Amino acid sequence: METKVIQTRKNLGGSLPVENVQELASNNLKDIPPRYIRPELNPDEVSIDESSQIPVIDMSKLANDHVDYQNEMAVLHQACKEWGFFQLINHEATTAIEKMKVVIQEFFKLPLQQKMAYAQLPNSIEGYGQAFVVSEDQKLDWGDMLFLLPLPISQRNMRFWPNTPPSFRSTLDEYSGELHKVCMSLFKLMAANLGIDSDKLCIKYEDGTQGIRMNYYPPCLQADNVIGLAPHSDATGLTLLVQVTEVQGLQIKKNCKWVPIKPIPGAIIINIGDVMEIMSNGEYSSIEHRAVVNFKNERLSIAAFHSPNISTKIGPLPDLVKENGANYKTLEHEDYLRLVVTSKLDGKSLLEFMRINK
Ligand SMILES: O=C(O)CCC(=O)C(=O)O
Repeated sequence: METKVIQTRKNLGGSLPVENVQELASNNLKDIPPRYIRPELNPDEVSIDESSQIPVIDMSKLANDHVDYQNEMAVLHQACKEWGFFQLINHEATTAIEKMKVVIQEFFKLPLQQKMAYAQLPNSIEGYGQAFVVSEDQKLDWGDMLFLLPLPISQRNMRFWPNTPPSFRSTLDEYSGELHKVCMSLFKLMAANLGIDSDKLCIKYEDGTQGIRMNYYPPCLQADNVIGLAPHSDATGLTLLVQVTEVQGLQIKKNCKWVPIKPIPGAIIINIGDVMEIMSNGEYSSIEHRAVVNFKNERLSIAAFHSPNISTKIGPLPDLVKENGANYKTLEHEDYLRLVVTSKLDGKSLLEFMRINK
C-alpha cells in the first residue's frame, strides 16, 4: 500500500521538525523557551458573555418527519451563517467517540521513543510531530499532534498508524467511518438550507479527504504566556471536533473577542471551514478559533477535517453565484492544499487571499 500512497498522494510540503513539547514540559521548566512565549496574548480579549449563546443543534430533530424539523433546520442555518460553529447533540457516533478517546490517551502516554516510531518524515504532513512550522524564527505552539489521513481508504498510509495500543487502528477506522457519516448528513442538510440540490454539494465530499488531527497540550507553568494552537480557521469543508477530557481550552472569535467554549458532554463541536465559506460564496462563515493551555492539567482534542475530493476545484458553487458574481477565487485543489500546508496558522489570512475584493 505504501508505494501506491507515494505515487498518488503528491508531495505538498510539510512542517519543519521542532522539539517535542510533551518531553519539554515533563522537565517542569520555570523558564519556558522564548520561542513559545507570546507577548501578544491579552487577557482582556477574552469574553465569557457570549459563551451561553453558542448554538446547540439536536441531530435527532433533523429527521424530516420530526415535529421540530423546520425549526431545527432554521436554527442550523442561522448557526452556519452567524457563528460558523455549533455543538451537535444526539448524533449517532457516541460509541465510536468514547472508544477513540481511550486509545488516543493511551497513545500519548507511551514513552517518547515508542511514539517517535510514527514521527513525520520530511515533507510529509502525516505522522507524530507538529504542523505549520514553516520558518526557523516562527513562534511555536505548546502542543504535539498525531495527524493521519484515514480517507479515502485507498490512500491510507499505515506506516503512520500506531499499533500500540493494539486496538488503535481498528478504533480509528470505526471513528473515521462514523464521523464521515455524521459529516455527510450535515452537508445534506446544509445543501437544503442553501437551496441547492444536495447532490451538488455531497458528491464533492463522497470520495473526499478526511484528516484526523489528535492534539496533546501538556500543562504549562506559564500557561497565560503560551498558546496551544495559534488562531486559525480550518482550511476544510467541515471540522468535527471532540474534546477528549473535561479540561477546557477551545476559544472561538466572536465580535473581536475570544469566547471560551464549554463542551456539552457527548456533543461534537462543528466548525464551518474556509472551503465551505468559499463554496457557499460567503453565505456561510468559517470560524476563527484557538486552543489555550492549562496550568495544571494536560488537554487532548481530536479534530476530523473533511475536504472535497482532490478533483474538485476550490471555488464558489455555480448555483450560489448570483447577480453579484463570485466573492472568492477558484483554485485547483492541489494548489489550494499546497498553500495551506506551507503557510503558518494566521487567523483567516488564507481566506482573505481567496476573497475577491470588490
Ligand atoms: O484543541 C482544540 O480544541 C482545537 C483543535 C483545533 O482547532 C485543530 O486541531 O485544528
